[in-house]
Amino acid sequence: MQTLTDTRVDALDSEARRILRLNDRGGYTVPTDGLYPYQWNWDSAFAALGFAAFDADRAWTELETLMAGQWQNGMLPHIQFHQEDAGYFPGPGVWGTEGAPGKGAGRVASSGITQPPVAASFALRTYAKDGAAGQDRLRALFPRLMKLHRWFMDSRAESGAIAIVHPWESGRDNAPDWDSAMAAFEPEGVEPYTRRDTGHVDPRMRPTKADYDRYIWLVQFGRDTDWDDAAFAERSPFRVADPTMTFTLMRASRDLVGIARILDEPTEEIEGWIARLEAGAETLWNEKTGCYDSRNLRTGELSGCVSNASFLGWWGGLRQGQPTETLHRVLADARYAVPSFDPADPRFDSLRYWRGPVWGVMNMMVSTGLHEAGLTDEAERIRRDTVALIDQNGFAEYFDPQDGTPAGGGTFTWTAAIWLGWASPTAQER
Ligand code: 9WN
Repeated sequence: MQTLTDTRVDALDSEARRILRLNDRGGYTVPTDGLYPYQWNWDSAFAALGFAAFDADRAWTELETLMAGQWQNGMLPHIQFHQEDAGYFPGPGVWGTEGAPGKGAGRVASSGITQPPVAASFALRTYAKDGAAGQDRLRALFPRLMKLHRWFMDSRAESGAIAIVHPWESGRDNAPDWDSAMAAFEPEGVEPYTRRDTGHVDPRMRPTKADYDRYIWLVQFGRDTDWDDAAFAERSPFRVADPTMTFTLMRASRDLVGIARILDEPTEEIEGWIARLEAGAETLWNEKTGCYDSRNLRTGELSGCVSNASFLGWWGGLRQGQPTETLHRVLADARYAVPSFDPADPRFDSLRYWRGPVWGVMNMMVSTGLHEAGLTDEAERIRRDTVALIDQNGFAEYFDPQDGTPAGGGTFTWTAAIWLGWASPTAQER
């Protein structure tokens, strides 16, 4: 790869800042205009990482708006619908969370499911940029973060690893990880609906109709049970332990210990969660593929999937028994790292969303974890590939791992954010 000139780096830094401003809706950031017109949970936390590089005050505001949408029971919804927009389906009416006992009164309209909990990790990062001035803001966020992590451990951690109740929760919506659990139920009784995503983006880059029918069936299940955690645990056909959730929560819990220490708060409860998550991670290890996998909790079966989430153990803080060999094979098979699914697997699809394409946010977490663990060559390979993808193809939602084709939405918030907070040479200098 060619080294970027200072002028080119300046131009990319300034384009990334422009994208964050462009997608700023006043206190929260949308992932991209049109395709995703609301506040998404983990996108927003990543936006804080990007803002922290040049405007710490705005980074805190992003995290504050995000955490203000937390439900009374501790759950942090995957979408907050601040302003209704007909361009996205399913909107607030389909979710029907108003009046759900877990939600509580007076909160912003939202979905009824969550997403990978990266907020504590980027709150700690923001604090690192904004020491003294950030103390009060960090202190105000702390009880909400504790409540969020406690909710995960109470309602999703029965196997030690963290279970998802809907593929959208994982953030890796149509990953092959969920195929068998999704095929195990028929989406009977799904009300007629019109997709909006395929009006914005080429359908070849999006999930299929069979996926969407089941996504909506699961939303209707949640609505019919008034978004009750116990009903999901007892009766939903879909319950899969997910490496993304498990390792992001593990990392965020370690970062929460860091926050607790800064604030002089007790850490024992959080340390107990980390120990449970570490034991749970072992249940996700797949001997056959030599990496972390997802496990269908209804059947006990591992999915047999090598994905980009398979390499998040380092980000979670694990050091022993990590999937280095499998990582090396996948890195050798991909022109651009890290493909969201194993290129050697017949289910690989280079453009279809989470079945092949490269995602900058996953690269940031995998590479940072590798770097922290001393695997600096692998970490740097992933960062360089991310730089090349963005330099040559712009701040797209995701990229083809074979030729870099930009896919999904453009001017994407989290791609800009990981540029500013990690991939850019200026982020490395900082
Ligand atoms: C459903 C916003 C979100 C990301 C997810 C990504 C995609 C939504 C969708 O977009 O999911 O939540 O409608 O496709 O898969 O990771 O948070 O960028």
